[in-house]
Amino acid sequence: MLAKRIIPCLDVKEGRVVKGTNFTDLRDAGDPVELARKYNAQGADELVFLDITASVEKRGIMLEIVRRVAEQVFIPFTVGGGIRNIRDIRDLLKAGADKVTLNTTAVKKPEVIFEAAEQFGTQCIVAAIDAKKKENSWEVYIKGGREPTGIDALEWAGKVEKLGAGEILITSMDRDGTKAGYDIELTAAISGLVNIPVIASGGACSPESLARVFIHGRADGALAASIFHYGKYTVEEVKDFLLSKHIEVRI
Ligand code: 0VR
Repeated sequence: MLAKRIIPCLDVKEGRVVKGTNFTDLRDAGDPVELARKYNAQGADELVFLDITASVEKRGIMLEIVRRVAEQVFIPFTVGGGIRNIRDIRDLLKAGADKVTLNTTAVKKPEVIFEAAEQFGTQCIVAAIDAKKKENSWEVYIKGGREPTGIDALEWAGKVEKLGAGEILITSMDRDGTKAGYDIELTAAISGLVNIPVIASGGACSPESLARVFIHGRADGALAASIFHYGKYTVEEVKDFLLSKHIEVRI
């Protein structure tokens, strides 16, 4: 089994890291460059940077901050939020991102995933899916959780894999920032369906919650924001716990 990845996430708005609940009620959580440096030093496996309002504000990602964060991190660095086309992807990769993640554009113009995978390689194209429970299924949302699409999350996961995404970042909007634990059912359903790595996101509350999403949700990586930003746990503490449960992680 490949080592499970622990991935702190920087949700950035107007140059600051913010954190909310269910994609709203955003609170300040610090400076992106400082936090990136901290998580790099703590032994995070990767880092995700999301410009969470770029899509709604119809503007490109703040390349300058991406550049400054990339200078501080020596682990794979994924950037997303507001990517509109191949040129945006090229600019981000040039600014120091190792991978890019797309949600709104993937839904509106799926051919961008296909073309980007052809041009830059599947390994750097991450399909982000923001999903919200709807009776017995999950619906895909775009534009930072503002717009429902009527698309079924499981169906969409299969489709992005076929288009050439190298990885899926699945965020449970119901769990985001709630510290109620990951949506195991959603993660397990997606992991069981696709053959590419699945990163679970939304709801991390404790090292146990990460263990659960790895074991029962069959996630390859776990993304977490609140528990790390506000100092509840360090990446090392989480990894020590996982090792004690015989879950393989890189130290
Ligand atoms: P925790 O539940 O605190 O670990 O948060 C994990 C994850 O859900 C968030 O860091 C984040 O990626 C949620 N994303 C977005 C957003 C939050 C607010 C507004 C927009 C977005 O577009 O992804």
